[in-house]
Amino acid sequence: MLTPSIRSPKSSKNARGTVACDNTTLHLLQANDFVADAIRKEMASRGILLINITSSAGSGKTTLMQETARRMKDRYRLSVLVGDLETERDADRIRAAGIPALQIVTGGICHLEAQMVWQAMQTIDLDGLDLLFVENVGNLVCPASFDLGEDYRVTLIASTEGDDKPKKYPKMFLTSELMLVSKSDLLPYLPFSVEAVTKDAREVNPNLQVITLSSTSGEGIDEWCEWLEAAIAEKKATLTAAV
Ligand SMILES: Nc1nc2c(ncn2[C@@H]2O[C@H](COP(=O)(O)OP(=O)(O)OP(=O)(O)O)[C@@H](O)[C@H]2O)c(=O)[nH]1
Ligand SMILES: [Mg+2]
Repeated sequence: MLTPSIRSPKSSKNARGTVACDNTTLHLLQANDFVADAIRKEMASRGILLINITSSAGSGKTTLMQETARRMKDRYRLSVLVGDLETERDADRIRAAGIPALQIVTGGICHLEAQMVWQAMQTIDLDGLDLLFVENVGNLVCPASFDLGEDYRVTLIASTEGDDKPKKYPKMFLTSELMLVSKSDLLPYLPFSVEAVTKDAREVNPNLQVITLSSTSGEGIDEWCEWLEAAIAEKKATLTAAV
């Protein structure tokens, strides 16, 4: 018969010895930002638009990557780096939509870091690419702190998550340029107000742009693709101006 027993403490707080470092979190972020700058320079020299896609788990990032691939792959060269704790599932889904995808398996880390993206960039074909998406690990907390050298940070908030998230997880919305209110096809069934979520998000970040969309019904997907096309053109123009 199984008998319950109180779990033994596993905290490292009681470990013996002295760890002679000051704020390691700060140093970690400084190292991240150094690599993020290297990514930014590399992408600038190639005129490739880099977009960091963030959201809670399951808000529809991969489904949107699939839909975007279907709509844009004949006119633009797209590729995706996708981060997850485990499995190749998202990369498989994106490849099935007809564009290259590389899975970054973090092995338990809850966000992507610039060093992971830099390493992945060395193993994919960047020549002639117009747009590289990075689908971040699904959560609104840790990925907000790590600059990946992106041109734009785009955050999805699904109608199924509740419209109170921007004020509860402000850093993600503060550091994003575009918020996508996703799964709009479910709005008639849910107590979720696009007006309220937009108001809260813009109180956190007055410059935040907003598109409401659904990968299922197709609502807003044209507007999203037009936004991407304008950003690709803007990036190419900076390359031409620099030559
Ligand atoms: N109704 C509806 N369901 C959607 C929509 N987009 C995605 N879904 C569903 O939502 C679930 C999660 O979608 P994913 O695209 O895997 O979400 P994700 O953000 O990539 O998830 P993680 O990578 O695990 O964080 C799947 O069952 C999708 O079919 C949408 O626009 N409408
Ligand atoms: Mg996904």
